[in-house]
Parts: sequence; C-alpha cells; structure tokens
Amino acid sequence: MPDKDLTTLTIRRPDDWHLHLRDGNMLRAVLPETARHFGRAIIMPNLVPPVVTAEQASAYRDRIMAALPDGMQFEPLMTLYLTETTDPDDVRAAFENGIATAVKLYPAGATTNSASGVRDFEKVRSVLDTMAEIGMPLCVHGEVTDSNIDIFDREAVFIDKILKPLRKKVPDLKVVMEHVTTEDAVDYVRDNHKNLAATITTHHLIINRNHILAGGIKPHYYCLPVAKREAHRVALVQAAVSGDKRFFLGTDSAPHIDPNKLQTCGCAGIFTAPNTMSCLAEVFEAAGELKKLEAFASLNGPRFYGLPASEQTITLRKGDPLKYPTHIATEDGPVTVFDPGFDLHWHVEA
Ligand code: OTD
Ligand code: ZN
Ligand code: ZN
Repeated sequence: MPDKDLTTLTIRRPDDWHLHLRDGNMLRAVLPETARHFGRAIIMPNLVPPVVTAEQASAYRDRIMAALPDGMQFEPLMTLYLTETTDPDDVRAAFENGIATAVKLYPAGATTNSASGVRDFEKVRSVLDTMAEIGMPLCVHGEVTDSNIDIFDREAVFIDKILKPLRKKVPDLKVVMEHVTTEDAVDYVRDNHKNLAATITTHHLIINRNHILAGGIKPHYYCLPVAKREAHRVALVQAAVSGDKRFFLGTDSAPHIDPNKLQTCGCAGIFTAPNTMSCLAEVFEAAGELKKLEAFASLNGPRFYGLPASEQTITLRKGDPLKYPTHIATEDGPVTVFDPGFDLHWHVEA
C-alpha cells in the first residue's frame, strides 16, 4: 500500500537518543510522558551539579527508576558529563559495568547548565582515547561558544574548527552529533561514514527561525541550537525520512517551567515528550515516507549504539485531531507542551 493510504502503522517501540529528564519534581512529572511511548532513552547529564562520575550516574539512574510509575517499563541509558578533570579509569569502569552508555561533550557555555564543559580539548584527550579503545560513544553538543561567531553559524563553525580536527586525532571514537540543525551538519554526517551519526529532534523537523521570531517572539520555540532558516529544516527532514542509518531520533525534550521560559532572559528548551510520536508521524506522512519512521525512531539508534532493537511494538492509528494538553502540571509549576502549529492525527497505542 502506498504510504499516503496508510491509516495504521505498527513499529518497534521507539527509543529517544537524547532526553532531559531533570530531577525531583520535574523528573516525576515528565518521566511518564516519555515512558508511555519510548522503551529507552539516552539521559542527558546536565543537572546542577552535573552528572560527572560513575557514582553520580548510578545514583541518578536509581532516582529515575524510583520515579517511574508502577506498571511502566523504561530503561534509562546514562551519560557522563565530560569535564577537563574527568578520570579515564572512571569512564572505563562506568562503561564496562553497564552504568553509563555514552559520554557527553558540552563546549563550556554552549547551552543550559554547560558551564563545567570543555574549554581545552587537549585536556580530555586521554578520556577520548580510552573511549575509542572500549567503543564508548561521545555525544556532542556541536556549537562553538565564541561570542564573535553568529549564533546561527555556531554549528557549521563547530564542524570545521572542532569536530573535524577531533575526529582526525581520534578516528576510532564513535561520535554522535546531537540535535543537528543545519544542512552543513547533514552533509558532513552523510559524507563521513565511519563512526559518525547524528540525532535530529522533533521540533527541528517542524519549526524554522520564523516560528520563533516572525509575528512576535515565541519563547516556547526557543531552544539551542536555535532553529535555522527553512532550507536547513528541509535538509533535516530529508535526512530523517531517508532511512539512512546514520540519522536517528533524539528529541532533546527539555522541560522548563513556564515562569523560567517567559521572562526577560528566558531559558532554552522545548518540551516535546508528550506528542513527539504523533508529530513525527505527521512529518513522515507529509514527506510520503511513513514507513521510514521505524528506521528513524526505532532501528537506526540501537544499531549505532550496538544494542538490540526493541522486541515490543507500538501502533499509530490515524483519526480525528488528537487532543493533548497545552501544559503538564509539575509541583514546581506548569510546563508547556510543544505546539507543532498543525493538527496531529496520529494516535499512539503503546
Ligand atoms: N537545548 N535546552 C536544554 C538543552 C538542549 O542543547 C541541548 O541539548 C536544556 O534545557 O537542558 C536546549 O535548548
Ligand atoms: Zn545540546
Ligand atoms: Zn539536550
């Protein structure tokens, strides 16, 4: 059946290869939103203070599992926040003992809670060499932080100035370029087969910079990396729906309570966990590639990480416009759910 005539789609249970769950009240509120549809997620370590050591990752994992409602299944895949003082032996032990799945590189100051990130890449060289040796992936927030570089150019400059030299020095290191937002990044990943993949978020497949800035400023569309012009969004969609194994879903769902978004200097982050699968189905359907959704959301990620695809399935069924809340409540305040700007017709039966 041609994709355009499909009204139901059953796919392996998806995984989210880039997720912010936070801690405490926020964790309790947002975790079910992901666990409802997703089997596993790569958990970002940018708490305050960050999750740096194996011991901290293990404790955070325990807090996540304690926050999981009875009857729900979910496997958090933990990451370690790379700092200039990270101990390679601790990283090795965390990986070999199954405590951590990946290490996260934030250039210092690149995004929310990234002040402890890396300034001098030579200082983390021994950690990267260890990771290459044991096959542990490095997840990269790929933006330079130099205030002289235009914010819309920071990803493209990062590829040339940081990522290319780094991958030359440590060619055996598996690298995930996270939340790519540009055609430059898509081209780079596509042209460099070995040990390189990219995640793409739900929102970057849907919004461009006009959504943030035209007709009034929209804080709920503000995230980092910031959405780029439409041609870049189109390149991201083409990569996502292509079935190319190097591209997979990392929602970067990043909840903030509304008071922290809606202020003079509002936080970056878009909360897409509740409606991500319905949004993605619309994007893939519009591209005439609904059947490729499984590769993007459920197959390519585990393949890159060397994990089995899920044995479970979810079914997406097309129907009347989906009703979903504009906000979810947390004990700290409301969190606005991503508004794609169009009706969602795909209902998820998990
Ligand atoms: N981007 N917000 C956050 C993280 C991401 O770069 C990211 O991964 C966050 O709030 O933690 C955001 O806009
Ligand atoms: Zn990031
Ligand atoms: Zn993120």
